Amino acid sequence: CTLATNNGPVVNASTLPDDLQRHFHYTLGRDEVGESPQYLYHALALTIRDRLMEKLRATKKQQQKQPTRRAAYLSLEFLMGRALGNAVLNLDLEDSVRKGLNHYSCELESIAESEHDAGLGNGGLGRLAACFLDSCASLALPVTGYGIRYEYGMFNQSIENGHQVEHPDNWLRDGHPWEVAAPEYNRRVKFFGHVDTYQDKEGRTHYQWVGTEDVLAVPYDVPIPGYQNDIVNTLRLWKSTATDEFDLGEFNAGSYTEAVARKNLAEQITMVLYPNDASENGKELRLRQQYFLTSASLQDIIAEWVKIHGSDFTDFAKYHVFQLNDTHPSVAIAELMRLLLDEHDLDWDFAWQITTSTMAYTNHTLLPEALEKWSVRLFAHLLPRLLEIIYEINARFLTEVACHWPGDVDKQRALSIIEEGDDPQVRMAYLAIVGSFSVNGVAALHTQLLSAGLFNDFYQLTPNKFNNKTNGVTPRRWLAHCNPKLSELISDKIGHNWTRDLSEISKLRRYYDNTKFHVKWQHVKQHNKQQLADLVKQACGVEFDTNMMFDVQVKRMHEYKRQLLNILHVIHLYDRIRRGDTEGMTPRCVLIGGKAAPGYFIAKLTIKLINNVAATINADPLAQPWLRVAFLPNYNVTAMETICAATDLSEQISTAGKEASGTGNMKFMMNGAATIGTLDGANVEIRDAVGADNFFLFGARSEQVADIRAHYDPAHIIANDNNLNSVMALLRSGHFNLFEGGLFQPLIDAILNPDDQWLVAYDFASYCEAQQIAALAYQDKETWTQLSILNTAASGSFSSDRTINEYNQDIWKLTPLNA
Ligand code: DL6
Repeated sequence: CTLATNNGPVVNASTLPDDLQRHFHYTLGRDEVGESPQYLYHALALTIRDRLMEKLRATKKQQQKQPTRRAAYLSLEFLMGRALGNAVLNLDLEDSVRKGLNHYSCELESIAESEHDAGLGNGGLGRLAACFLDSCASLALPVTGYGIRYEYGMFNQSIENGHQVEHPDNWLRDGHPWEVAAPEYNRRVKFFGHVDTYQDKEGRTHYQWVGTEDVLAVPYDVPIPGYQNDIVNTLRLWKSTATDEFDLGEFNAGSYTEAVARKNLAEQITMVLYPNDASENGKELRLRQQYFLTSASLQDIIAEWVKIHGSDFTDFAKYHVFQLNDTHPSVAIAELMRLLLDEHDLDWDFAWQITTSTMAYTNHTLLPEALEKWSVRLFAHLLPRLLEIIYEINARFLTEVACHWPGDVDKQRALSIIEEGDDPQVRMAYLAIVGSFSVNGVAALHTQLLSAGLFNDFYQLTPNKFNNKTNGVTPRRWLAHCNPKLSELISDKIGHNWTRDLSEISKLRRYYDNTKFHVKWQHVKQHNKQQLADLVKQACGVEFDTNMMFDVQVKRMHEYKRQLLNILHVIHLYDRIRRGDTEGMTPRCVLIGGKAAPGYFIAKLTIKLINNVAATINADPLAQPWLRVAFLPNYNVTAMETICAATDLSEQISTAGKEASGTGNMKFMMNGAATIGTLDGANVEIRDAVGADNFFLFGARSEQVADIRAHYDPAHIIANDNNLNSVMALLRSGHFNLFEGGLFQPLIDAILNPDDQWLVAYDFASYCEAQQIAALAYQDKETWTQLSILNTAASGSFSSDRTINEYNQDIWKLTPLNA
């Protein structure tokens, strides 16, 4: 049958209120909002989705009209957060949405609260992917995101007796109105089995991966709207299901239920996101997830190609590029080879040429514990054909190494994709580098450290592959949407083109010493601080006073991010208050939030310490005028939208050389927070942009860290620093764990450990000094307001639009659609 392809019913802004009623009354069968605003949210989402679908279809048509080069962004994580506010903004529907909701006497803001965050990511890496999708669509670039539709996203965190408790994030429970299933495009993914070979008449060897246990990948498409440009791209998320083929033998032998139960095994693959952000996950199921995503996505793209070009792959690389978001999807390199060799009958050289001119790899970490390796044994069992291909890639690569460094066997061993040993491992980063034409870091310092350190041998071999792409964040979500009052104020002064081109925000500099503007700026900040204070009160029961400085550190809990250093400084302030040494002290509210990986003992203990310190300080009447402390449970994208708009001082205090970039630092800056930070990741570029006078710098530099560690003696440092000594004495005395003796000993030991690679004791004094300088600056309202305006005004280059333009110019080379 032929489907009508014309436009169908008209959906536009003016029909929105009627469409909303139709969805509410007919699609969902509801009459009144009453106690269940989630139905109105759902109806609104469907109403907006109709409009997104319209534009998605038009975008696809445009792409089909003429063949366009396109990119696929492969990522195990997309931390999207809520979609409603973003869609309303990007489709410019606010007025008609408000009109539609009026009928139900409802506010957009309260309806938006019904939406669950799509928490399909851990932290920075996943949120970066989400910002990139927004920028790609806003720049009209033909980019499709490919990811996994986890049934359970990032766990929900509650705090019980100061401890983190994890709860499953059943985010799909009430349905996900933004997605559209496309089961007709399902793909079959193989696991296990073995490889048969045979020779054809010409003597060519062919490989057949047989006896496999297959799983179906079913796509769910999430529309990604560009900012007011009629473009809608796609994020394709795969769900695993059973193939519905039963083992007939088993079936006939009466094992019907066992055969059906097999379905569960298949569905396990996309059941849950692994919650470790900075260490290997190492589990077979994780490798299954990685292969499942990459195989399904590559098959999807190749099937499209074959539909038009048949078996002719001559121009495939001209039209495709794959960006690998870290090593997580890097098995794609071997999988693309397999598909081209085994399924499409290309020869090795041609397949390798295609692979190495379409794959590009982004590295997001220097931490050795986060560099993925998979045991050869596991690979051989789960993906036998892939392992053969990796061996072949490695053998050919090591020949190149041998030519470059003749006779240097150690070099070959060091660069081998296969790490030797009792339990040999596949080094995924090496596979990613060898198989890609581009390798990039995510901030200038990070890229420099990659090229000069971690990947130096590869850099020497192929320096041209290496390039930097400093991260960015989308100014639509992270300023226009999350801080409407500041956005309005900015647009009043400089027009609203900054939402499309954030470099325009530098025009704000003109107003940095305009006192009338200051008053308005301060007014907005006060309003935002009140909103955050309300959130803190509701979530933690702690009163934040909006006249105090809001000092905030929110991010994943990790030793290298040094939440411990932050809380030591808080204890130091408390210690001063107890000693009556409050001269020159600035009243401040300290907010810390973040999730710890469930198996990360020290990170979880740090949460407990923060909560115990907060409880002690908040209960002490002496501290009340000076210091309030809260740990915000369940920090996520939505919480950050309120937090970054309200923050005065942004804590970016990682040990230098450990944070690849950071992106929270950029969100805070954009919203007018000043940064206290080390010279790490993108802090370096933030400081350059805003000026050294407007950044509170402290701590060891990355190039000093190795030397410091070589002679590190924290006990000596503590003994010679009265402040730190006093803080440690308080900690040791059990002041914060009165009925929990010895509880914090592991943290005390960590600080005292000469092997402490995070250098907490070393950086403590300079941190306190920088804190004092920041605190004094805050006391002068005008100075601080200037600082705040200058930060926003200097944030232009931290838009993900700038980052994506660089990816496009240097790596992807896509032509924008006619937006
Ligand atoms: O590039 C995004 C983000 C950076 O901003 C953070 O600095 C970095 O820690 C984070 N990396 C990870 C760890 N990934 N791995 N593997 O999330 O990436």
